[in-house]
Amino acid sequence: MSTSVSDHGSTTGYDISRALSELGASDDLLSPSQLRALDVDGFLIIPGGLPDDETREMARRLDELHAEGGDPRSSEFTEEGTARVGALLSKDPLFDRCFLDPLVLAAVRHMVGGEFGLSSLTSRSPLPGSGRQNFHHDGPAENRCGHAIWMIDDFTVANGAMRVVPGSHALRRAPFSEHDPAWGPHLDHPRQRHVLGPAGSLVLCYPSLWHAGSLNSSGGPRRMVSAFFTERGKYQPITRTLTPAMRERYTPGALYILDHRS
Ligand SMILES: O=C(O)CCC(=O)C(=O)O
Repeated sequence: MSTSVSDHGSTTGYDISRALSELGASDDLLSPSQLRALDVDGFLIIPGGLPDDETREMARRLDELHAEGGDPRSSEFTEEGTARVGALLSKDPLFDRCFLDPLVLAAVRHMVGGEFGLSSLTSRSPLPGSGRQNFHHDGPAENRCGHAIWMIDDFTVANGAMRVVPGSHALRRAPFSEHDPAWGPHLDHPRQRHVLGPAGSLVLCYPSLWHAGSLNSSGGPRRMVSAFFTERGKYQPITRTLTPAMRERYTPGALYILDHRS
């Protein structure tokens, strides 16, 4: 998905509509019934988004990158019992597709409703015997955000597929108070559902949806890549600087989505 262009780097005159049009993310990529399901349930699973060979290559690279470890830009993504890799943008162009896929961008446009940019591109895999989280939502409810999660392995109940509470995004509040002693990672929600699908599937979700990591009781990994978008300027506090080599590989439309600042 990464492309070279002769007119590197200039996003002058761009707005989100121009960037999305250049990247092929037209409004009609998702059907009215898919958009309705996304809006009502707060999430939508689309199988078959990534070809098998690409999914396998991403799995291999994620393991390699996790084993390398040690990138200070990833430090905010450490979590006991998981293999997390942060700052994927700067690590391998292989992952560019995870945020530039037209379906992802069209869905984020729908969720955010206006100007947006990529906030982070990261990966998480609950290790066997670990992975449960508290139900939570991502980001302050007043922010307009969109989240795309790529399943790099099959997501099953056994290997720790994410749990969600359908429809909870509409409440636009956290599932519990931080000081509530009754809530913890051990608890299930009475209306929770697991997000299941074959490797290569795409999960689109409103970040205000209540969700939680689950126990990986299988012997294998459950890797995913997460592309998190927010309204422009409300990004996670991580470096947004691109190296010259990274600038070279992106079209102006992609640089606009990255809200590139040199
Ligand atoms: O990996 C998962 O299943 C969910 C992860 C998650 O919600 C988080 O880390 O905020």
